[in-house]
Amino acid sequence: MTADIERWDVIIIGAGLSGMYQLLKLRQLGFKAHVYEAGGGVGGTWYWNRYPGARFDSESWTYGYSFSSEVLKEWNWKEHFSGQPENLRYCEFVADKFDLRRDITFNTRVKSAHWDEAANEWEATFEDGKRARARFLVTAIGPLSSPTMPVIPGVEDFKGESWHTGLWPHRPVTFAGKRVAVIGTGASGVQAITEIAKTVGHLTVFQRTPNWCTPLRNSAIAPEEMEKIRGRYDEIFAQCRDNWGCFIHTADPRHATEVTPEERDAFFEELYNMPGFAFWQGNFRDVLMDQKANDALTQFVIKKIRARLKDQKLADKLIPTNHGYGTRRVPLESGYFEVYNQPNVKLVDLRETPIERITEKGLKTSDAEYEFDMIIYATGFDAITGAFDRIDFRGRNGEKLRDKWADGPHTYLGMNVAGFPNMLTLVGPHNAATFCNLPRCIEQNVEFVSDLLEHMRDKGLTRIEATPDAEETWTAHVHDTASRLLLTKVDSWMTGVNKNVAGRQKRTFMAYAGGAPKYRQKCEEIVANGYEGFALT
Ligand code: N01
Repeated sequence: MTADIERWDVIIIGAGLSGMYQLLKLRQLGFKAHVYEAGGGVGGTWYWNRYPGARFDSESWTYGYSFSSEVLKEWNWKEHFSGQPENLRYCEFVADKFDLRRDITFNTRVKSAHWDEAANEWEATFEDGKRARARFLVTAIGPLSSPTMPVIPGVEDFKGESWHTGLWPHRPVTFAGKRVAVIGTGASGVQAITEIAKTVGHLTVFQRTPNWCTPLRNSAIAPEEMEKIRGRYDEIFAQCRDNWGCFIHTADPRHATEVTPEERDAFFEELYNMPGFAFWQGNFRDVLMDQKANDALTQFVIKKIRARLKDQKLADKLIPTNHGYGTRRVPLESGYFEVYNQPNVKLVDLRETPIERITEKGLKTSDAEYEFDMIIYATGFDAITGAFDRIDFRGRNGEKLRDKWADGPHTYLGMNVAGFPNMLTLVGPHNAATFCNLPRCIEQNVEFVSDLLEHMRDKGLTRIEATPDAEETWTAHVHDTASRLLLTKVDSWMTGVNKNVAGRQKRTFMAYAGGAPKYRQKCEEIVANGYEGFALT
């Protein structure tokens, strides 16, 4: 072992919202914790995803950290669904306030992390060859942080500007007078397309699978309104705490199938006119589980989409046909469908005319050749396990995490993996945090890990590892819980399908679908039972 290896009690990978809070908590508990971050600044998602139109689809005032009364007092949200520049400023504000940067090394990507059984510690190696060691390794690498380019021949050939939404440059990108292509119509594509259409010369959208998009209904927050929100923070966070995904929109206790069609449609209409995820999360309790209820909701949304489009043949292409409303992550939009009424916007349906290759000047589909000044890839991420796959994690006996998870993740609580001692995975697969209003679940995850490390220090324990039994039982429970949801019957990043990544063609459930309150309760029970399911030595 050489002297140039940095040594800490805890290595945290990633300075997004989870890494930042984890650092602060461990520092407050007296641990020597250090963060290594690939980017040049804090903020994670909000650091990388600078594409036009990027913004929250959780209400801003439900999204910010709740742990600090000072932050809640000092920070003012300006919009109900705040945009990326402001969200990044928020992360920077928190980093400044708690002087976090002194314990973060930026521009440092972790290449590998290996467990050293003899030393009972982890060794991380960075891309520049430097190394660090610590007893504990906490991954804070995010569920949507590994952007994927489409597997289309010629991607390298294009001579114009090209950007992935998740790796957007740090300088302004302009669209006026340009011929722009966007490939992909998920949540990122929908936000980017709507914003780009405001100034673009000509826009061509390449859509493989349409998504069910419903209005965001963003608005400004006046200072007086912000004061009122501040006065309600306790109530707001308590409401989020009790909610399945920690949003403020709670499912209606009624079934869609037990009310009259008129009552049902009136309720759909009311929710449709509300901001945020009200329509998705605050709907009748059976709409995401019962096919008949989901069909009724889907029919309602079809009418809404048709009413917004001048050309009904275009509507046919923009209306999803292979899944019902809400069974994939719903992109929230602010004028998305109206974009297609513009004369300078064209939709290409890739189900009819697939892309054959990217060329020097643009791209070629099965029936036409297009020239562009810019191609934007809104083609998504190798979700949830992708960020883990990009680091060579090796546990006991050199076992590779990548191999262990080859047929889908196996975890205990989505926090630890048998065979990988002292590695804690914030917002990891099988964790309720993955489908959550993220900071709400991040706080729970971070506090669980912090309490655990404090407990171990107090008891003189140096090693924790999930038992294979506990891992198997949790993994089976995760799959079992998910089986009731219609969303597990559809290909999407939520079911681990990414056609651009080898080995990601089969559906597997990646998150805990029992909801955040049940997950929290389970964690609390485990702690109360002396960290049941973990071997602590
Ligand atoms: O990624 P996606 P995203 N040829 O995977 C298409 C969060 N988020 O970045 O569906 C042609 O959803 C692909 O087509 P298909 C949010 O959780 C939050 O948009 O595979 N097309 C799809 O249309 C979200 O769900 C916010 O057939 C190709 C698109 O690319 C998650 O991030 C904002 C293709 C990818 O969609 C991911 O969203 C944005 C190919 N070869 C994102 N390959 C907030 O509001 C892929 N596609 C906070």
